Amino acid sequence: MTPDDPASVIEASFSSAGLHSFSCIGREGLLELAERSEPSAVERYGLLESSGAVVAALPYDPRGSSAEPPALCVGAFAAFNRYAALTRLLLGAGRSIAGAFGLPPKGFRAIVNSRLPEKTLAALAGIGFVGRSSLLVSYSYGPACLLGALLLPPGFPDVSTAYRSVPAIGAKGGCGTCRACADACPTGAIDRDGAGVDLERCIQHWTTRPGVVPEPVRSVWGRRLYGCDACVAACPHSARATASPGEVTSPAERSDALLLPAERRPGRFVPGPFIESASDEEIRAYFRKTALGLSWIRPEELRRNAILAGRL
Ligand code: B12
Ligand code: SF4
Ligand code: SF4
Repeated sequence: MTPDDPASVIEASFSSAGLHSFSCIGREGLLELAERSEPSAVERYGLLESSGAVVAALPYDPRGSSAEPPALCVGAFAAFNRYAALTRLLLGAGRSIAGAFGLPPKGFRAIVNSRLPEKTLAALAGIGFVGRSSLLVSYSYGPACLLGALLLPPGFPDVSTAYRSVPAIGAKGGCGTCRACADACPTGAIDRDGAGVDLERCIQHWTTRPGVVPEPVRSVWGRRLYGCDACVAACPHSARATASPGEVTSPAERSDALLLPAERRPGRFVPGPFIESASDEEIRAYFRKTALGLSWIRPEELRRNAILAGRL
């Protein structure tokens, strides 16, 4: 492995970080992404200066989303702080690549839950296709994965031809006649003919949106506090994240093993009565440094969700 062979360096660095599903995109691909992104986000992440990116998928197990009262359920993707973990793993891979090339590590930037359209980035990189659920159905784990990318610094060798072994499938093309996500969606938010997701009817959209939750969404709210796993869990391709043919553990289990103890909060279930009666500051403190601690997830809406679940 020498810096003359960037593909091997990237492969070794991502594999040793525990990221086994990744795909490279070159400068041309990033220019296409820039055209599909908000100009302020393009500038913020230095997209036009980057020489490429490595997109990675971090699998999780989307099953087991029902909670018994008085517990409330947190969506599988957010039960652990996988965003923080993925950022940490990407930056670790970046440090390793930087070391091999004698470059400063700060030139490698991680983008996870950023202001760039990450599903579009992942589709352009060829790691999967955008499915009927509007999620990125990765070839490795179906939609049961979070997405992130490591931006490569200016001057880094061209990676556009590396890891392009998976075929690029056009919009919706990969779903064929399957409608499982649309059938499983409790509110019918997913269009059966592939026209996308009606956000006004999406439960997850309403978990953070202020105001009165509309009746068609409210009536099927269940014990949810944040997150709705139904469309991810229903996708037949998600089974790849949880299957372990010939192996002791599944990809989702192995990816969970990469998480630090501090990243394993708040867990799938949280105490409903506490959230219902807690102050804003108490709710903020409870979810600090978790995937529910993001600035745009307000205590008001989490309390409203808990009260709504408690009344059903
Ligand atoms: C806002 C947001 C939401 C909103 C709106 C989602 C929506 N469907 O529009 C809400 C709150 C509803 C939501 C819900 C969920 N989200 Co969300 N969300 C985001 C966020 C922050 C931005 C997405 C966005 O609006 N982008 C702007 C629009 C314009 O772009 P877009 O959504 O990417 O859509 C474009 C592509 O689909 C593209 N496209 C379509 N077909 C094709 C084909 C090709 C070839 C190409 C190149 C492009 C392309 O065209 C669209 C328009 O430009 C992203 C993180 C990010 N920065 O991308 C996470 C993200 C999409 N969410 C994620 C997750 C996990 C979820 C949930 C599963 C969480 C849950 N369990 O409750 C649900 C799923 C609901 C659903 N069926 O979509 C993951 C999805 C991972 C994956 N495998 O796809 C992301 C990527 C976060 C991450 N870093 O992992 N989310
Ligand atoms: S997150 Fe839930 S409500 Fe939203 S589209 Fe998926 S299944 Fe439907
Ligand atoms: S459940 Fe079926 S239709 Fe929905 S994204 Fe997965 S493959 Fe496509």
